[in-house]
Amino acid sequence: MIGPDIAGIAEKLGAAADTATAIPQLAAETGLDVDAAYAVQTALVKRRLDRGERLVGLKMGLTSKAKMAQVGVDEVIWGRLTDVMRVPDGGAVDVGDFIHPRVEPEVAFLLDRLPDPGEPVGSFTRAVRAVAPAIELIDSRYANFTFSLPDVIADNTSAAAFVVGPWAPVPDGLDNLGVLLEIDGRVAQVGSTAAILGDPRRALDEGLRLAGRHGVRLRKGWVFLAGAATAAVPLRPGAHVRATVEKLGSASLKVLP
Ligand code: 0L1
Ligand code: MG
Repeated sequence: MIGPDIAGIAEKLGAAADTATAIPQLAAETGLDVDAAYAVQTALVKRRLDRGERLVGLKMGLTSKAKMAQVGVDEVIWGRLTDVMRVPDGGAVDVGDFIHPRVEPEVAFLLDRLPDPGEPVGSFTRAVRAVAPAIELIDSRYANFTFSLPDVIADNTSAAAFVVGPWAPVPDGLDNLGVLLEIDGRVAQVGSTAAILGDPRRALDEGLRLAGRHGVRLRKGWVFLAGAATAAVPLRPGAHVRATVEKLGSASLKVLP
């Protein structure tokens, strides 16, 4: 039996991102399962690397109940981050570069010495050099932000851009820190880091386990986005976005008018 056309699906998703044009879901029609979807994600990210982008990290997706409920998919997933996706703290994006962008408050880890793929983190403080508040900008390439599990994995888990705030030493507890997402100075979402798999440190174990299953090794110096603590909020032209995590501080992002 002939399997799904991995390169062809990656090309469609890449073109959708490049032209900021939504496309219909692909998985059901092409028979894409989860393993094939990660193969599409690899090909989709390779397309970026082939034009000069660099891998700079890994992101976890759907690590909270709020996020799972928002998109109707209930499994933790992971995707890749490249240097071109990184926006400086306080920097600006143009909504015209995206299809239907949303933002969500996250916790970022700066990776240090890591165990082999598939092994548990063991000592979190050895594996993580610093922690920061972060904003992830997600932008599903599928129409109406609607997808199945293989669809969203193939689409590099909706990864589009991210902001990392100031790095800080790992605090004693990360498991119940208040999280606030403000848009134009108004509260848009409130949550707790407890929403991220009960404790964002668990996200690193999950990342090592899940990415290791696909032969992907996390690297020293990479950024690791542990996942969102709240549902995501649509981004509007001219908006000022700030994500604050108790004990860690804030990260911010402007949207051009
Ligand atoms: O980072 C995320 O949790 C996004 C995962 C993909 C689902 C979505 O686009 O919301
Ligand atoms: Mg996210």
